[in-house]
Amino acid sequence: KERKAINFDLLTSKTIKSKRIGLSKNDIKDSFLENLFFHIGRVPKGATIMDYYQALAYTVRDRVFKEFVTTVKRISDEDLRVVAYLSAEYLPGPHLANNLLSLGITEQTAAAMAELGIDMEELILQEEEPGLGNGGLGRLASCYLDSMATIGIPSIAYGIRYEFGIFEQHIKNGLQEEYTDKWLQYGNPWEVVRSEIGYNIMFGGSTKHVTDSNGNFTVNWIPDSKLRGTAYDTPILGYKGYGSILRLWRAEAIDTFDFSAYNKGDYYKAVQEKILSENITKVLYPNDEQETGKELRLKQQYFFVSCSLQDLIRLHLLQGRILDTLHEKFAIQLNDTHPAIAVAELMRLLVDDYQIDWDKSWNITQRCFGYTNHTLLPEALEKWSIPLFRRVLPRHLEIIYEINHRFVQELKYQHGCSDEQLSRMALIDHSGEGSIRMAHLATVGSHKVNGVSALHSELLKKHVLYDFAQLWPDKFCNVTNGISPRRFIALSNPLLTGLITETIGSGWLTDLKELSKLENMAEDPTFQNKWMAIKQTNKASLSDHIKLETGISVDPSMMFDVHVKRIHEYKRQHLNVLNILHLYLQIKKGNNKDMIPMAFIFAGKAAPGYFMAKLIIKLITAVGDLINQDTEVNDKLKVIFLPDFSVKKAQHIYPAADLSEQISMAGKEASGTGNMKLSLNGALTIGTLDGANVEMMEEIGMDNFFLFGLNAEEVQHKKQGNYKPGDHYVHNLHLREVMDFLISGALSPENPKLFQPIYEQLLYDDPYMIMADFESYLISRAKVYEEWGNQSNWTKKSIINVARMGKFSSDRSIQDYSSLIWKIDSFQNRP
Ligand code: B1H
Repeated sequence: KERKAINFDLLTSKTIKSKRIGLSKNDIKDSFLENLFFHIGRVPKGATIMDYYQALAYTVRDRVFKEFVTTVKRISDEDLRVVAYLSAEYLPGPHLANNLLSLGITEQTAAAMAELGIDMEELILQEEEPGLGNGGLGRLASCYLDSMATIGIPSIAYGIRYEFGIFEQHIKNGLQEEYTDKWLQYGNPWEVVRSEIGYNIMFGGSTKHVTDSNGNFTVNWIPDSKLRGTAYDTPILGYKGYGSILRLWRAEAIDTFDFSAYNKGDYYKAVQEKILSENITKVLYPNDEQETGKELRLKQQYFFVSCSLQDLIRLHLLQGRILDTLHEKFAIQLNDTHPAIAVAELMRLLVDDYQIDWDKSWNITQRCFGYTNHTLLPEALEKWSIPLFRRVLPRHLEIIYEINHRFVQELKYQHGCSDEQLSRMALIDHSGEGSIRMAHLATVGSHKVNGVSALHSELLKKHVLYDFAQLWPDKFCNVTNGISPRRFIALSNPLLTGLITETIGSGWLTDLKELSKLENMAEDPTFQNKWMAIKQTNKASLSDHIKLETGISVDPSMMFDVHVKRIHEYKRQHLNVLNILHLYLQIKKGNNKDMIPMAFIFAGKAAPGYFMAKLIIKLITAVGDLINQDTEVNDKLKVIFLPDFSVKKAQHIYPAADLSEQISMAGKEASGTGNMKLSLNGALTIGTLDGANVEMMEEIGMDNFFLFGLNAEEVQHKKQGNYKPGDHYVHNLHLREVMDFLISGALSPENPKLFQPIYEQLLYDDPYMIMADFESYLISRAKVYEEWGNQSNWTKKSIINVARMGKFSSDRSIQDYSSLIWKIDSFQNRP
């Protein structure tokens, strides 16, 4: 039985508004000592640095909870509509510094710690970040939480509490090695386990269709296993704003012990069930594409979706409402198709568990969901084989067949679609053993579908979801991605933040368009000098870090050319490498005496099973080994691969970048967000017309952006034609030289054929048009060198880049979602 009402007054009473949540230096100091003693069981004398970190984390968490509780009260009092964000991935980054910033207590906390002889910065570095995502998609979800809480969009975010997040990347002999990420090994002070909030989740078995004595038809699902999902809550605080919650589900056995097996003396069988249950949330799949045929992955998806929907229904009913109005209370956003099974699960809950008729249930379902697509890559579009699906979710398969049947009927009889169209659009792909197209399920089951950049949304309508866009043009829209200016400049780049705030005030942190006021300063020599000095300091700091991590010295006066993101062929890190080899060969020939000294900085993880991506890492490190030790070139070139890219590392790298590499083959990168983070920190971009680069260039202006390469249409056209990468090899001398060098053995004397797979792919297949874009890349780079030659001019462009980044705040993205899709007003817009 649920409690009917929660007594919020108790929670916000005077007793709690005591020094326990006070924001003054002394209150913080007192709370810290109290937490150290009562929570950690230590006195300062015996405490370790980790104890201090934890005590400070609890101190800050109390204050964050206070904001959260206040926001929840407001949502409840005013009966507000709430966003439920469903995502299999989140990458929040370290919480401590961000929460200090959001609370506005960074200074007094540092002072409180200093009075105790503790360096707060050192404590901040203790935190293990939750690596619960692969890259852009997970980080985007976290930026959106930050923005929803900042603007005041009532929200709850649901996901999976992976025990092991994205693997730790070590580089040995230039090769990636993966180690488990034990982010929970010292506990997690930011989360609170809600043992009482848990739901039973069923898998497998069969279904029974029964008609009772009253003639009512029902379906019983008789599963062959059950487990329980328990809620773990992490409070999220917006910048000087509101509270939200990240609710992650952990899988547990329903009965920790199978007593009958235990009584028979089979202890191992008794604990087996527990172990198997917990497996569901053990580990994040480290692939940034769909895992084909992995039963556990499907179980993860269903597990967290079912827990989340059951939780929403509980919250809804708790307020005394009926399920007919679920869609009025909640806007449920599907972050890609990973939670798309939610469409079938909500239908099951409404139809089977709550006996609401199909049509009404379908109406509620469609009005609840919105679906965000994040990829056009065919290999990343989720499909589940029907035999696997039947084994894991037999009832859902029936429901999907029924949705499909009704949809196909509608297409046929209401829209007169041809058989060909029907088979293209159906939820079921009948080829082979048959599979379920999750993007189709999500599209049919949602009232809105959006892409993540203008180009991507157009391509979505033109290709992947063409028929659907023809059928329902109003269903489709675009919401261009954005990034949190709090995390990616205020936290990452305090010096630049200080200069900007000193110049235009602090409004820009919540209204990024205000950065445009910096344009006036772009040509001011004093301002330029301050700007340059800050970049220099940030570069020196990264250079120290590089030295520490890799042993390689990088002169901070070099141009820092930065290429950081997942390693993927479509992102074309190897195009960058070909250029580096070209520069190397020029120096060796004595052709480049007045060349600009450059440090090429790479970072990013490769999926453990992705052979080519791992070979590209090896290539980067091999080129680094060759160049960094060669005294003939190493004052002009350095090549660094920084291992184990993470949110924390990213925050260190972005502020130090001069040039940002956004060189994916046009039409492949749905949006990109690293492009925005680097530009916001004053890097100029060299890039293709792909993803959000297109809109960035529109904002920043052609003159302040280094564009090159084929556009998406030209790529398409070339692919349909008779593309011969070898022609470029024949006609471009520079390309021929570097390609020949690649397999000369100079890069891998111990194994001269090591890079043959890259060489052959480029020469004979080149699916990512590297050969076609090489020349154009070099021409564009020549402009980079020219502009760099005039530092005042470069700095002017850097300032303009930042000044014109206003559009790319995740606050703007969330405002777009709110008005186009969710129809939710922010607290800010309410009286
Ligand atoms: C993006 C993914 C993704 N798109 C499957 N798709 C995954 C697909 O584990 N999986 O199965 C994980 C991730 N990630 C990225 O989303 C796009 O490539 C970026 O261009 C985009 O900026 C980002 C956020 O929209």
